[in-house]
Amino acid sequence: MEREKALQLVKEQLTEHRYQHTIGVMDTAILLAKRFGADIKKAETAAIFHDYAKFRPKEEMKEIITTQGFPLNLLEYNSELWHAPAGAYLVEKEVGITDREVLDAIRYHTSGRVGMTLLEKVIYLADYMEPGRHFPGVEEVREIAQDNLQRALIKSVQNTMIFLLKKNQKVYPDTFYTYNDLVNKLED
Ligand code: DGI
Ligand code: FE
Ligand code: FE
Repeated sequence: MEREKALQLVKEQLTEHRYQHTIGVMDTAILLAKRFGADIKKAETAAIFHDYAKFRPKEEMKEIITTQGFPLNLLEYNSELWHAPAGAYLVEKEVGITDREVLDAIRYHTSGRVGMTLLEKVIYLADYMEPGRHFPGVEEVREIAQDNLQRALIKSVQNTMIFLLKKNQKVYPDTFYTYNDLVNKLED
């Protein structure tokens, strides 16, 4: 799909702030895809649609997770996690995107997963470090991402877990499994 058409479709789904975030993720994802050899067009499409379901009612997202074969344990954790699988489903159903790699990059953009693909890593990291993000430690992640995708990703998952733990929030098990898997595959 053409970039302008995709942006127009997603703009209708988002607030202005979230739309600006989406543009930041798109630019960053393209940059990272070029740097680390991912498919640039797929990175652009996944980035544009990654937060497509962000403002859907919780009940709708819950219904999608329950009826469309997503892991039911998602419902026991922070509802912030739900827009990722719900987004993958809705982007296929409403926008007509069928590319499995793109849909999986959307599906796993919040929790990650064991065995993340290059495209999934690019989208996760772009979402974390786009220029509009101001998390503690994000500047360090941007530095590491200059030449090491894997290490930058590990740092961003670490920072997210630390953020959740400090707020006394639960951490979704897949987030931990993602972290462990990335560390296992780190070669020094
Ligand atoms: O949708 P965005 O705000 O752009 O970013 P995102 O899709 O990465 O959502 C992140 C939010 O999800 C963040 O506020 C933390 C929250 N969250 C809650 N539980 C978990 C979680 N994030 C991860 N990675 N793992 C969790 O277990
Ligand atoms: Fe998101
Ligand atoms: Fe996002």
